[in-house]
Amino acid sequence: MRIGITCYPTYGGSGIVATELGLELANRGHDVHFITYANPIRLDPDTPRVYYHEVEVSSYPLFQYPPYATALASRMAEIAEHHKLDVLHVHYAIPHSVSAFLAQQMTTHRRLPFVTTLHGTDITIVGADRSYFLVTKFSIERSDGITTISEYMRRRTEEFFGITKPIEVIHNFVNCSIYKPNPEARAGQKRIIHISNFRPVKRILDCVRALHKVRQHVDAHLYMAGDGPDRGAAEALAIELGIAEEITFLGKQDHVERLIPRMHALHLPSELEAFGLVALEAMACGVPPVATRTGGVPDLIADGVDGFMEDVGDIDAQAGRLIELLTNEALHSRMAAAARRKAEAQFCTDLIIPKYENFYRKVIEGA
Ligand code: GMT
Repeated sequence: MRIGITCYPTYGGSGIVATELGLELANRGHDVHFITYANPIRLDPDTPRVYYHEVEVSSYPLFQYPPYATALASRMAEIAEHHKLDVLHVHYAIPHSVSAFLAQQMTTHRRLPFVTTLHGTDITIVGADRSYFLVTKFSIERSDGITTISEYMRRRTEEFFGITKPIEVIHNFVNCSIYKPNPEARAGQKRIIHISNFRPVKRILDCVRALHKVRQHVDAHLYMAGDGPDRGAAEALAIELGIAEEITFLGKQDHVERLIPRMHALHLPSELEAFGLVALEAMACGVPPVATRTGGVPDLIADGVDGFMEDVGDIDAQAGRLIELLTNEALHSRMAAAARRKAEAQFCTDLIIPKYENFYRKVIEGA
């Protein structure tokens, strides 16, 4: 198939899923055209059958807000015509599915179907905003195929937007040959990792507060990978609690698969997580997650078996679970093995990518 993919190419779960999906599809013999404003972070441009088409948004004195969605639609239509695309797959509803709808109207060689994948905050935060509600609902309804990443997201989209079209759940996936355990790398001091874009929804101050409690029992260090709006507040809290030396802010990391296997636990205290890709990546590396019981996380973690889930904001409980994992070797090995097994059995690329291929075929036939 000839597939066009549009996503937010910067750091963030939806961009990572879109990029890795494109790379895997290309490995399986499809032509994949990324249509984005920058090169997606995990995109290796040397991969055969992968093409990158930049969307340029020119500035003009009249434009207070450069019309990116319009430029994107124009570029999508141009690439679709020129490369005879079979399908467009857009990740994150706003504005990508609106642009795809426009591109569909502009494409003349044949009807260009488009698939929209909803990743979470495109529905729960952006789409729920009054300024975007109607256009989000419209663009989802006009999509030729809709997928999302957890049962929770399917329910939420149906209920909130009143969508009656079928929504297919295709979970996040992980490449189990790249994300794998390395028990030797875990020697030395106990290490906890948090990875995110440090947006308020991630509640990164809870990581700092939990570490403060954990350190009353275990000599542990916290690695904070990523960057974003709450970083300053987290640094200030670490100083206030006297644990600044015990936390390393690593900044944005391109190769988390090298970092995660060195850790003993992942802490993901999010307010809401449509799935929790980073928890899956940790599980594939045999690093048990301590996450919150929210959104689509229960699709991934079996509580007490391959990770822990506690209530949002219950820092005592989350710290307690981290302490258990860092002090009880037998529990840690059991959970690490179960986490890896779960990733391999249910969420490896080999299992999930064919679901997208089948979905595209169905959508193309329907068009
Ligand atoms: O988590 C983020 O802030 C990034 C966000 C995104 O839209 O890029 O991630 C969302 O998509 C991921 C990939 O499908 C999911 O694994 C994350 O759970 C989801 N994030 C939220 O729902 C907050």
